[in-house]
Amino acid sequence: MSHTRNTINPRVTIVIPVLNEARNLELVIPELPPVHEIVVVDGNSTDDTVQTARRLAPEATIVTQARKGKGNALVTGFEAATGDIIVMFDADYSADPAEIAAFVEALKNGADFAKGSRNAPGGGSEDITIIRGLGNRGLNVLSNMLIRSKYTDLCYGYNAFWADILPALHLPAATTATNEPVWGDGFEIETLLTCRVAAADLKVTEVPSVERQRAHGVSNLNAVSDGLRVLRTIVVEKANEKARASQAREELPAAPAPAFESSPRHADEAERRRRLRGTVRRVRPAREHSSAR
Ligand SMILES: Nc1nc2c(ncn2[C@@H]2O[C@H](COP(=O)(O)OP(=O)(O)OP(=O)(O)O)[C@@H](O)[C@H]2O)c(=O)[nH]1
Ligand SMILES: [Mg+2]
Repeated sequence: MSHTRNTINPRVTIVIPVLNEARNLELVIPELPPVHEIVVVDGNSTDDTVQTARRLAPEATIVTQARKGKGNALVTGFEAATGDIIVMFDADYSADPAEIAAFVEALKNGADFAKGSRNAPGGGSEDITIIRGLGNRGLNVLSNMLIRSKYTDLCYGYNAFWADILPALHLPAATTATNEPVWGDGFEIETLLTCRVAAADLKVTEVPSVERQRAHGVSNLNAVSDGLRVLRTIVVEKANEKARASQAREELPAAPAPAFESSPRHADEAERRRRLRGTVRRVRPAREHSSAR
């Protein structure tokens, strides 16, 4: 993406989805570096998550999501964020705040999306079992074939990006009239984001990341059902991408008569069509992903 970005001193927003994470927030918030903004998105926690966030980070913006799920929480946070850069940050202690600087550096150096990777050299996980690790690698190989990308850690949730790429990702609105559940509200969000970043042909830099062990509470992951969810997400996203591309093609106006292309009015029209074609190109599947080239 060619944008005028504040690469010298970008304002960073940390978006933290939280669902009953009071005990983990006690450990996580004091570790956060000073940033432009912290946005905590609560999923109607039944413990004192919100009070804990307010006490430890009085300057934080605290919002409650309208629907359910981590995906809806993240989108709610993205909409509330005012920074140039958004960091997606889990509250369960798994994300190391010391790594935020590396994500920001990757973005300042030209990436649109800085993708955390436990499998990049220097990355790792204190939280992953051998079976889950093998499953993850298998899924990665398969997924990269399907979405024609080169990600090394497809469904990892620790990522950062320039806020200006959000329109290209077509994420669901955080609130709707009925607030019925929508695609992208759940844990599919991480794979969905990765697929859409690839489809939009954005520049990705992988950032090695060491996933720490969740400090309190229990893991919600199940190797088999989560693996299937990742695969289903890729299939749905491929279908969505095709639908968006054909919709964009249908919106193209009929070609102007070439004999008049040199007249100012038709020159304008030709320019408008060129720009529209550019829109189509952006939603077509990326031939080769720019990550880890
Ligand atoms: N607001 C909100 N936050 C959520 C929701 N589901 C999960 N989260 C938060 O999202 C982050 C990651 O969720 P986890 O349950 O740790 O899921 P995970 O990281 O995929 O898996 P494990 O760490 O292995 O349990 C944590 O900070 C959770 O509190 C939700 O529905 N709403
Ligand atoms: Mg976690």
